[in-house]
Amino acid sequence: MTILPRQAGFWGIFRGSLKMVDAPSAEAGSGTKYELNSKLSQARSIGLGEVEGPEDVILDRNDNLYCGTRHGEVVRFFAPNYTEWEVFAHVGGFPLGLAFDKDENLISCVGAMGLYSISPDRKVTRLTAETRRSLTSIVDDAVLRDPNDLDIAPDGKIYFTDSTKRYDAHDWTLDSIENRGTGRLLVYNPEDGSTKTLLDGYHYTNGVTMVVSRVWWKFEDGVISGCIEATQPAAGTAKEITP
Ligand SMILES: [Ca+2]
Repeated sequence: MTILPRQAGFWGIFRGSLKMVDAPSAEAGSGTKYELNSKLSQARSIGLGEVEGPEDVILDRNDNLYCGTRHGEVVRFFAPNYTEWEVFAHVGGFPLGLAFDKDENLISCVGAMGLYSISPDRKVTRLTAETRRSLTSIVDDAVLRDPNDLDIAPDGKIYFTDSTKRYDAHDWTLDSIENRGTGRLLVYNPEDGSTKTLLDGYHYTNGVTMVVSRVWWKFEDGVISGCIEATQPAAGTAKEITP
């Protein structure tokens, strides 16, 4: 029996019925995209030992580099050397995914808090912290517990993931152990301030990226890795494209 990633729960794993694909070779010269090479041997670390827990990074138009920290800050490293840095804004929570909108506001998924915007003059604004509660839920599934990553569509709508409906961001490992699949993909519309759930029931939804030319979306099923191609996300349709 083949268990799709979205369906594979604890029992599926322990019964040994989860069908795993063969791992691609990492041997040098194997020709796979995972083959061993030394391209990163010359890479230089930025902020190593200085900032804790950077999850996402992004460059502004002046090539300055931004990241979040476990202490609730968004930090800016200055181009071109990235050795000097400052706290750009103190948000709280745990800023994770980052993206600039067309007005150069820095939008961030903040773990345990919601979706936030930081203006160029550093004003922090909460965009949303909840979506509509589903009719059949016993627990309150409206609150955003673990907003994780985002991308912004050309029309300004912000698509983002909320990794779990059951645990707060700092307890994300419990969600991984429980593995019930309560992650979702949501969209925030800045025109009317609404937040809607588009796709639901995935395992620890993590990264999300917009493929601009095709207006399709992909995001990870983070625990049992895979990718979802969310075609026509407004209609709530998706298909699994990798096991
Ligand atoms: Ca993430």
